[in-house]
Amino acid sequence: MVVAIILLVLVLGTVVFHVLSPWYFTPIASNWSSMDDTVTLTFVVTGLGFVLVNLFIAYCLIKFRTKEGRRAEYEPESIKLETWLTGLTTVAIAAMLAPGLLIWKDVVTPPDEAMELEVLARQWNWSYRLPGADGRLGAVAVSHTSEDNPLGIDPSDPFGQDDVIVYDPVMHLKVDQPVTFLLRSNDVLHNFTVPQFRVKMDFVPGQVSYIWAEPTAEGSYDLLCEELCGVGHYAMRGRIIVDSEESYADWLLDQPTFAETQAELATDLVAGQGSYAVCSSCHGANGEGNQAMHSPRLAGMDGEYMRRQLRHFKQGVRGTHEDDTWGQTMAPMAMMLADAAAINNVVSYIGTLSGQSEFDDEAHYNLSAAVERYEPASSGDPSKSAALYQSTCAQCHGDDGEGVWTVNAPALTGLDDWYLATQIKNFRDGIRGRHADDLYGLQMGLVSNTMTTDQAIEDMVAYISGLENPNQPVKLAQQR
Ligand code: HEC
Ligand code: HEC
Ligand SMILES: [Cu+2]
Repeated sequence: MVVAIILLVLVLGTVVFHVLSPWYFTPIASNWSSMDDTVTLTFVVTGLGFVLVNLFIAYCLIKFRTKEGRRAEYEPESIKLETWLTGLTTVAIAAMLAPGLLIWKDVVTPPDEAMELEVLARQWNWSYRLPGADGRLGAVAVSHTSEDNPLGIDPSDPFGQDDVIVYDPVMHLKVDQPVTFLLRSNDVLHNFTVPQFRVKMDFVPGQVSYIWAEPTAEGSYDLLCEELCGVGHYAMRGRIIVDSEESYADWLLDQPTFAETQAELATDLVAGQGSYAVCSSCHGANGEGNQAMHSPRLAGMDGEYMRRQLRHFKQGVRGTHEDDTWGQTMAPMAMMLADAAAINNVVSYIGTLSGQSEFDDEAHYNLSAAVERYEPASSGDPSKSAALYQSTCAQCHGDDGEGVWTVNAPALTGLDDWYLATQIKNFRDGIRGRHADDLYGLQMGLVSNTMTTDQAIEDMVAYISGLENPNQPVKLAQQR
């Protein structure tokens, strides 16, 4: 009797919980309402089965409970009952699965008017490519992949020249425009999931898989890699922004074609030097940095990393947090660089700088005493952070702190200890890397939580300062 009551409460509780549960699908933002219908159908069929079976058990427990003088009967076979049960189960399972097959046909058949969009997944980031004016994506090969051609487009294929390159985890789509996502991976299995779109698909290295959807609601949606096998997929965040037709067109205008990204490599150093005049007041004439202005050394810094930081400062992705005093002094400087070409010119010019400090007297450092600054404590113990560096930081920043471009992690060597320490603290305290569009910063932010105390950060900085990066033999002159 008690068991029967427990069963009844369980059944009732489950049904009520299902109806009242706050955990359900995110609001849908695509054409795939049929997906929701199949899931609802599955819930109804399995739910009915669950309720009926449990009610039947409860009924039997009550009806056939122990009674004085009643004996159980043994009846192993009942053709009639088994025929009924098999028939019913077959009908229920067919009812559950058959609609799914029809919908699957739609999933694998993109409509003719669907526009193509290539998504490139790599441990642990996303980039995208659109066919240009010719409507055709150019050929690609992993062997063409380099820092200057991160998507590996074949430079000799004319169809590739006008392809639009989005080397950023944030992608824009036009509302009510069906899109076929062509999924390409450069390394391992990945997975393309926008929960609001309802459809998802795996990437398989060596082939191009696909999925299609028609975004029906403007908004900003998380792109997740829901791959289980392997490491770190959870940190692979992207963003899909569904725009109105006009804002999509505006955004598209700003995106470079492959040919443009290659032409940008040939830059105007004279123009770059002109723009750098402003920068030198803080970052130094030779890009050596200036602690008084809290401005880091730029000489020797990775070009793509600098371009991204300058874009982010311009777009308000970095340097807008209310506690980011130093970022806020930098952001207006980036505004002075009018466009991608200007950013590119100044970054190329910085690439020619020696990083040699002009200040060899004490006066400069006395000046800095007046400015609030982080004091790198000599108490930093590199041996305490060696294990954390090698097991975690080295994954992205390299064994010798040389930086790894495929994961967008910059070199850490060459940066002053005070700068390293404030940046790690900024990531940890959510002052840097928390803007919705700062997805690389987010990755770093998640990792910065491994250093919970300021002492741990000092230990880490002490360890990084001791690293010898073979690509950057010039070590910082320690003038203190
Ligand atoms: C008013 C002083 C000032 C001027 C002028 C200035 N910067 Fe900066 N810059 C800073 C500060 C301060 C930071 C560090 C911000 C932080 O702490 O997050 C910075 C950071 C940067 C970074 C990011 C470095 C990193 O490691 O992430 C880049 C790149 C940069 N500046 C380039 C430039 C360029 C190019 C110019 C000239 C157009 C320029 N800066 C002009 C103060 C300045
Ligand atoms: C998952 C990859 C990943 C790991 C692991 C990682 N980082 Fe980073 N780190 C990044 C990325 C990406 C950036 C650049 C963020 C951006 O573009 O703004 C970064 C930036 C930084 C910066 C700022 C550099 C500058 O010039 O402003 C510091 C300092 C840093 N990381 C230190 C560390 C330390 C210390 C560890 C180990 C505890 C670590 N990182 C582990 C990915 C990583
Ligand atoms: Cu992944």
